[in-house]
Amino acid sequence: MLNSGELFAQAQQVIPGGVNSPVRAYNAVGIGPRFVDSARGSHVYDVEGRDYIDFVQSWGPMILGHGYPDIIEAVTDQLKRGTSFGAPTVLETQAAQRVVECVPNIDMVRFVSSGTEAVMSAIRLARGYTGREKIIKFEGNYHGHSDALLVAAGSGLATLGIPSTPGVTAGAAADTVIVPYNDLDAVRAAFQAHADAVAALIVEPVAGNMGVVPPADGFLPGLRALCDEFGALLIFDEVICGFRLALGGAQEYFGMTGDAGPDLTTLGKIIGGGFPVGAFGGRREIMERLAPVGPVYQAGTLSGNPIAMAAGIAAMDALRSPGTYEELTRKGEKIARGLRAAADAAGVQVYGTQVGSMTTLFFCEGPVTDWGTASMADTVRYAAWFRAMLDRGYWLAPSQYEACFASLAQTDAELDAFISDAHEVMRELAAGGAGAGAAGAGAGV
Ligand code: KE4
Repeated sequence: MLNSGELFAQAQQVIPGGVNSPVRAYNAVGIGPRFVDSARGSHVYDVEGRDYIDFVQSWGPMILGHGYPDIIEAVTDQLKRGTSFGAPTVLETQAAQRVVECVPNIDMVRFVSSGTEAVMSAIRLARGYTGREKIIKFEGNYHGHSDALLVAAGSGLATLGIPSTPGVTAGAAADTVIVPYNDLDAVRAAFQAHADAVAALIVEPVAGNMGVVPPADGFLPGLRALCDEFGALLIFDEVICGFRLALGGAQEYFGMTGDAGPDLTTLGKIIGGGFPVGAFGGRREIMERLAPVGPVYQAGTLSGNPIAMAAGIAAMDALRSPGTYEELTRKGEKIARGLRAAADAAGVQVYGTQVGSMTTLFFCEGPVTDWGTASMADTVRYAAWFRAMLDRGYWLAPSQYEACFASLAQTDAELDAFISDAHEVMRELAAGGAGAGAAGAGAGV
């Protein structure tokens, strides 16, 4: 077997950047990516046979651990019955029933194949339902790569967005307004600047894509009140938070349900049990504007794929076990407490965040409340931390601006070892020596 560096070079010949999603290229951490050979439980194994404890969990989906028996069994059974029909199956109804039973503000749900597709569809539905065109989103929130959401903040507060990447047209960006996270005054100003033209406001109820940034007290209820005042829909993007923070996601975790909760919710990651699934759902009167019942068109060849539905049902059923989310939060608290203690003991300046099993260690003084403060983090020091912990067998996100997840598969002994090694690495960072796997030219090993 070739090593990761050789495989990376080979991949780069036929795949742009050698990866099918940019963050996997490890550009933010100064080394080439480790190629994964397999995973089981809380462990990921690279092609060189190295063993890592997994804190990325495929960016969230693998909350139960890799190779969860009930998921393997459900998928194996379905494989024998067929993999894709492009026709209704009872599995889709059963998966939809799970989502409706678990997520407080979803009465009806439509499955798609990614979080991007879920958000793109929810935005179109909100525009079709309200007859309005503007969208408000938050700086530092990521909602997938559909054009309307690859938008950077305009020149001034509450101004219309500008494309954040080539290929997105000014027209596509022109109906998106960017405001700072946790800033209700800026949201009000955006609504006032665009009066009755705002179809929806979309928010990560706990930000996970600028690192984990919790909503300030009153922020989420404030968004609900402003959407009510200005006649816009409130969309919770729970692609990360859904089935992560609670069975009912952030809306259950923060008590944002019923009239106090979102009108639409997007989901992904965990509900696919490791297979490509996204979903969007909400009030029946909104959802029934979707084709073929209503006029808002949305479709997908592999939407509700039987294999993915079988995996998702098994995952959602497993997460319904009593004590699941207390255990996830306990581990999240343990990770956050342990890493902060390691940094403090070594005199390394960090600001830690934790909500349930979502954590981030920012290498800055803090507090981190939005993108402006998150972007103050020392990403070079994060990269050194990442490389040193990778070399010790810990699979962390290769970016300061992602989450470090607790999972049901990690053991306390593994977390204790993680924290113990963190003390050693923090001492090395303080002495300027960590990250021995120093930044190389994408060596890959
Ligand atoms: P996907 O299209 O990647 O399935 O989902 C897009 C998406 C939507 N909403 C939220 C809140 C998300 O976090 C995401 C995707 N998350 C990133 C990592 N935080 C996916 C990793 C990647 O891009 O490779």
